[in-house]
Amino acid sequence: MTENYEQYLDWVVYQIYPKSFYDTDGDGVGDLRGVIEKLDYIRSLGANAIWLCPIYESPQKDNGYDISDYRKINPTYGDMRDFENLVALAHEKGLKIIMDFVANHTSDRHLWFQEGSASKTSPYHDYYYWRERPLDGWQSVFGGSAWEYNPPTGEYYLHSFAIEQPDVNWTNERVRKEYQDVVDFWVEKGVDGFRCDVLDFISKDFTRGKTSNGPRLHEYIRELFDRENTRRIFTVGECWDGDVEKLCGEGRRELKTTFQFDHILVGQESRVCKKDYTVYEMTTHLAKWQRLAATQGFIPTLFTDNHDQNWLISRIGNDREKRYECATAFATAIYGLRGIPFVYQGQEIGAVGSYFEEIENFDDVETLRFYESQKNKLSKEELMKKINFGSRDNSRRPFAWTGGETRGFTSAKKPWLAYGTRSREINLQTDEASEKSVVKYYRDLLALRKKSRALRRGSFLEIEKGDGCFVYERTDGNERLLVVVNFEREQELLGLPSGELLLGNLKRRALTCRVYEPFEAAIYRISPEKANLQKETD
Ligand code: ISL
Repeated sequence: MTENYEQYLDWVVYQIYPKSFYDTDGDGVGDLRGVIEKLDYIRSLGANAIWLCPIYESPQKDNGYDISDYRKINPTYGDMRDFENLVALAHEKGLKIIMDFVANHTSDRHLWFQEGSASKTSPYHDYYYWRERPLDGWQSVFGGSAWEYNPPTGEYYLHSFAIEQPDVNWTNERVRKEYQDVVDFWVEKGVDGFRCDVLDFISKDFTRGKTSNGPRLHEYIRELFDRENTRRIFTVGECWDGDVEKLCGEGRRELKTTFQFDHILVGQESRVCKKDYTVYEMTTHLAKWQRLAATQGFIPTLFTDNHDQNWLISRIGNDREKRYECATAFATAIYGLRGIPFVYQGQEIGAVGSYFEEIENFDDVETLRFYESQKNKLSKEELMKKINFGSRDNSRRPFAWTGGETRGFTSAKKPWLAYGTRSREINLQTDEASEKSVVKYYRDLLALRKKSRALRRGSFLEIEKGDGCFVYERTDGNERLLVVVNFEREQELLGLPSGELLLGNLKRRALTCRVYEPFEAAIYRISPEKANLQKETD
């Protein structure tokens, strides 16, 4: 890997869900000035880049993933001047800006769809996919048929997501040019990269009935990001279905990296249904991607949370008695790896899922659709249990800056979405004052990563210790670190090299103590010469 590509290993991205981050104008909705006010906070965590979930003009059916104008800022978030200020100030503070790029679909309020759906002769008609009849078996990700009737033309259009999110026809060359222009517009504004929403969906395979990873995917991506002005920008693809090794890597001329989701799906039968799991499943996925990245020459992404999942520590951890331990153990396991760390807002304070008995406390289009489709089939209790387990709203609730009436989030009486049910107890202010502070641990962990070249750029070697723990080495030249994460049960870990403790989430009883407590995590420096293995018997 060249230095130019390896530099992404030094990035730490903080993901912002703007609607729920910080409200400065008192309307109960976060805004760009809110992001500006919190730049120092973001920097204090050790991040050096920000990914902004969509901030474009949008009717907000899917919180901005339904865009009605790619070149305008959603007025509730501010205006273009605010955005330009944000870019300038962020850059001054050493923070890069990554925009969300949503190219598979527009809002049905976008001019292209307004015109294209009105008449078959409109030049915009071919910007979308039309059929005389819905194609059998094509389901929307949010439930129900993926085809919706359009009375003015008597046809059906494709929407892989919400009805209000018609899929754009990328086989149309004019559409591809439109999106290249959109990318250029934001690159000229000085943004440093794009997180590309469901990018694998832009090429479909109609012959196989597939909405994603079609035959022209790679060609389309190169058209976007392998141009003179776009080659140097950062890109991370949300591609559930593509071949990662083909989509990214230095020589591919496509994306810089993609998200790998295997570990996120552990413990989920479906969006609303829990599944038995072992931590081993998760660490196996993580280790597999580390090895694959090394052999295929790409940089992996490192994340546990985002705006599309309930919090990891609520799904597969212990978010009650061991919340601090669990949050910091998962953070160590993930951010000790080779790759680009992504921290989702709230994760750094150990935010957890909520429990609401009434559907009025939810907003997510996917959740509401699910509720409607099941309300006559399941008891209310069963239905709400499923929704509380899986709803994406869990991680979309306003960031709790304090435990006060409005959580330090807004001056409005009511926020756009109810505060998390445990946010009086779990909020930044309380966390920072706590002896067991998740945010302080995050700061220490990311600071260590910054300081240690082995943690950022070193190679990865897993040390198999069986289920219930994740142990690996990171080595760069003479610097050799050992990351040990024990999960929920106390156990003795034998045969590990001894070394100097650099960071631990619990007070290690002694450096040589081999008994690890539940959710204990530690990082050691082990010098190559002195990497003397502890004897199993001593
Ligand atoms: O999260 C998912 C599966 O666990 C999917 O349901 C999710 O919708 C998928 O990851 C696509 O997500 C992206 O595109 C959607 C938008 O709703 C999500 O917020 C976005 O991250 C449509 O634009």
